[in-house]
This record gives sequence, C-alpha cells and structure tokens, in this order.
Amino acid sequence: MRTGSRARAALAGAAAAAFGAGLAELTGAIVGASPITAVGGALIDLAPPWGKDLAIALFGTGDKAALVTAVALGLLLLGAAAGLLARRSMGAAQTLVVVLGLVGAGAAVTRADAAALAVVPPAVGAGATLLGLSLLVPRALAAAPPRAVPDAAMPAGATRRTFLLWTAGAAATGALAAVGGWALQTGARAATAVRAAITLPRATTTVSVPDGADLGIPELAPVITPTSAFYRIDTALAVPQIDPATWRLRIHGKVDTEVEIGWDELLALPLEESVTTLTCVSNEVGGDLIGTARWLGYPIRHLLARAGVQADADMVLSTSIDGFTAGTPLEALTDERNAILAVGMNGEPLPIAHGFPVRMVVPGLYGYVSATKWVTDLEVTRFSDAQGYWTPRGWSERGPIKLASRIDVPRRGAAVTAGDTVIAGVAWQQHVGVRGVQVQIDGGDWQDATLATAISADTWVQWSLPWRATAGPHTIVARAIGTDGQPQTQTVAPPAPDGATGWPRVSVTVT
Ligand SMILES: Nc1nc2c(c(=O)[nH]1)N[C@H]1C(S)=C(S)[C@@H](COP(=O)(O)O)O[C@H]1N2
Ligand SMILES: [Mo]
Repeated sequence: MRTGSRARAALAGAAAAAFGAGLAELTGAIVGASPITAVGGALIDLAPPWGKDLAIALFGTGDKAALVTAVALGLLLLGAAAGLLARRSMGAAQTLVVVLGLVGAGAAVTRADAAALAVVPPAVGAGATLLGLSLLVPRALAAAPPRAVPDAAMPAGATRRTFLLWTAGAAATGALAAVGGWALQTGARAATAVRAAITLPRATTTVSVPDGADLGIPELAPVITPTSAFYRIDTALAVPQIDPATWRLRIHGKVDTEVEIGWDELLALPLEESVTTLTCVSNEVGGDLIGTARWLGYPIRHLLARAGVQADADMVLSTSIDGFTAGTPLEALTDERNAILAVGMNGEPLPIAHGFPVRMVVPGLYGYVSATKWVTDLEVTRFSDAQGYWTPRGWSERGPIKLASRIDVPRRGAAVTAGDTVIAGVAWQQHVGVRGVQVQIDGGDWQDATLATAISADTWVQWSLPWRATAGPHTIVARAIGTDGQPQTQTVAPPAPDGATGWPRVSVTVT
C-alpha cells in the first residue's frame, strides 16, 4: 500500500502545518503580528513593477482575503510536502519546516509596522509544526507501513483509526486556534468602536454644492460619490487599526523646528470642508478608480509654516503607519490649494479602509504621490534624497493628474431603445479644471456637450448631450477640452508610469 502510505504522510504533514499555522495566527493575534498577513504583505511588496496592476486586478476591490487564503493554502501544500519528505528523512522534513519558519520570521520583522514580538508567531508556528510532524508521521506510516521504510518509528498498536483521529485532532486544533486568533483581534474591534463614538467638530468653512452640479441622470456617476461606492486602493493586506488616542503626526526633516501633533490637538484646530476628486494613477481610460468626496480637514500648509520649511526642500515624504510612502512636491502642499490632513469623509470620520483616523488629500495629484492614508509622518526633504513607495517600482516620481473624461451613459453594451435619449459622463483635471467636453458619434463631427456647474476646479464635472438614437450599432467617443482650449490627447497610453491617456469609447446597439 505505497500509495496509501504516501497519501497519509501528506495528510499528516498538512495537518501538522494547519496545527502550526493556527497556533502561529493565535500567537500573532496576541502579539499583534499575523504571520500569514506578513507573508502576504511581503509578497505584495516584492511584486515586480507590473505587480501593481496585478495587485489591483486581484485585490483592488477589497479581495485581499484571496491572498490570505492563497498563503494559507500554500502552507498546507508545503506541509504535505514535508509529510512526504518525512517518509524518507525526518531530518529533511524538519529542515523544510525550519526554513519556512525563517521565511515567515523574515517577512514578519521586515514589515514596516512590525510588532516588537513579530518573530514569536513564526517561531511558535514552526515549533508546533515540528511537534505535529513528529506525532503524526509515525502514525501515518504505522497505519499503512511502507515496505521501503521498515525502521519507521511505529508506536505500538497504532492503527488507521488512531492516525485519522490524531490528524483530525491536529487540524481541528489548528483551525480553532486560527479562529480564536481572529476573534481576538481586539485592535480591529477597538478602532471600529472608537470610530463609531467620534463626533467630528463642525467645519469653520463649508462648501455648498451648486444646484446645477448634479444632472441627476440615471447611471451617471453622482457628483459626490457615496462612501460605500468610493474606490479603494492600497498595499495594506490588513487594514491598519489605529486608536486616535495614540495617533501622532511628526513633521521633521528640512524644517526649522520639528512639529508633533496628536488627535485632540488636530481636532481643536479650525477644520475646513473641501470637495476634492481623488484619482488613482492605475485608472484605465473609462475606469472607476476615481471618486469625489466632501472632506473635512486641516490645511497642511499651516502645519508646514509652523515647522518652518527650509529653502532647499522640494518634496514632502509622507509615511503611513504600515510603511507606505508618497513623495509630494512641496509646492502642492504650500500653495493655496486644499491640501489637507483629512479626518472626515462625507460627513463621517474617515472609514478605516480610507485612512482612519487621518489621511492626506491633495487636489491635482494622483493618489500614489499624495493621498497617504493612516499618515503618521511628514518628512520635508528633496526629490534627489528620497522616493515614494511606487517610484522604485516603475512609476513616475511626479504624478499630476491628466486631463480625462469618461462616458457613463449609455453603458458599454447597454440596450438602448431608439428615440430621444442622452449621452452623459464626467470629465476632470483636478486643480486645473475642464473647459468643455465634445462627443463624436460614429465618426461624425465633434459636438459640444453641455457641462454641468463644476463644484470647483478640484472636482470632476458632469456633462451631457441629447442624442436622437437610431436603430443599429453606434460608437460614441468623448474628449475633454482643457482650460487651455486643447482637447484631451488621443494618444493611447497605459496607466504606468504616470497615468493612462486616450479617448473613452462606448459601443452600443440601438433597437
Ligand atoms: N497608507 C497608504 N495610503 C495610500 C495608499 C497605500 O497603498 N497605502 N495608496 C494610495 C493610492 S495609490 C491611492 S489611488 C489612494 C486611494 O485612496 P482610497 O483608497 O481612499 O480611494 O490612496 C493612496 N494612499
Ligand atoms: Mo493609486
């Protein structure tokens, strides 16, 4: 029964790995460092430049559970491999487990937000896996003794039943420990509870959205994006959970005096309301990695003025609690624009996934160079001395938002009935503004669309054009016209390295 013995050894190894990983996760919950999350996070960071597109495709919409599941499944497979190895050589199996433990420990301690005891969970995991192997593998072999390994340590009276019992017990203990660890993640609960209890101060200056800003066309993106529909992009596998009571922001580097500010001090400052459209550099033409919110925050320029920026500085490197960094041109943070430390989004404290308690919002720049969530550190520096997270990964050092437009109505492939209907969409070039939008139907003349009233140059603007649709296939193309009178470029460029370009196009069949 060689095959049976192999299957049992693999099963024993997988169960030992489940046992080890479960205990590691439980320990991780206690010391505040999940090893599986650490490995997943390291994988995201190690991903090559094209990895950002992949990461966004895979996890951009919050599907990070997929990566955690993949890492966990990978561990079980490696455990099975260790079980198979152990049939020939327990030493080889043990070496594999120790190497995996070291990889986990390496990932854990190199996380930017590594807990002090981050090496403990991988060590516990490796130790428990070794124990599991030593208990389960002999029972696996005893249950189906392979002829080739006559000297396998066989406990007296071991049977298939005891093997299955022990294996199921180990796997169940691991699963329970993992679930227990999950339930123990008090940090997550605490941040959620603290956030729910917060009442933000009133803004000292408010923005009123003009009546004509939202055309109210069904299927057209509303001018203010509901928080629940706001895109989310970040490298954080586990969303950082910050208790505002412990939050501090340090402003240092090329400044005359370092400034440190805590949550209460920030809320005591005169907070301003602003409406700004945020855009991800990874947004494809026609994509939805863009949203507009009503933010509440404090202008960063006042804090920089307090610190006293030195003359040779030209960049501010912002860092989040989990080690993400963005390099923002100094002038974008010191000129009169609404570059803020935001604490509120659409009338509520920032959602945890959108940076609670404090993030940056800077009109005119893609998020990867400006919109640091869970921000805790601003270093005034130079582009020649420091780099943001994405720059060495193949993305441009500077990320001004490009003139762009999107067709929302009709949707691609939508069923349109012949007759009077409407074509509508949004256009944007934050902090610069949009002068107009033109639409071309079936390669005909460019027609001027009607622009809605823009809230400001820092937001997208809706547009629409009446259309008498005739039966048959149609192609609709749009282009924004910039404030300089120049149309949005037709040249097609991918998102990397500094933002996609090209005209949005929608094909529909009218019936
Ligand atoms: N801490 C942190 N902040 C971050 C990022 C990140 O990975 N980590 N990603 C940036 C990018 S690329 C974008 S587009 C915006 C997205 O903000 P949102 O998720 O609130 O829409 O956050 C920025 N801030
Ligand atoms: Mo982004």
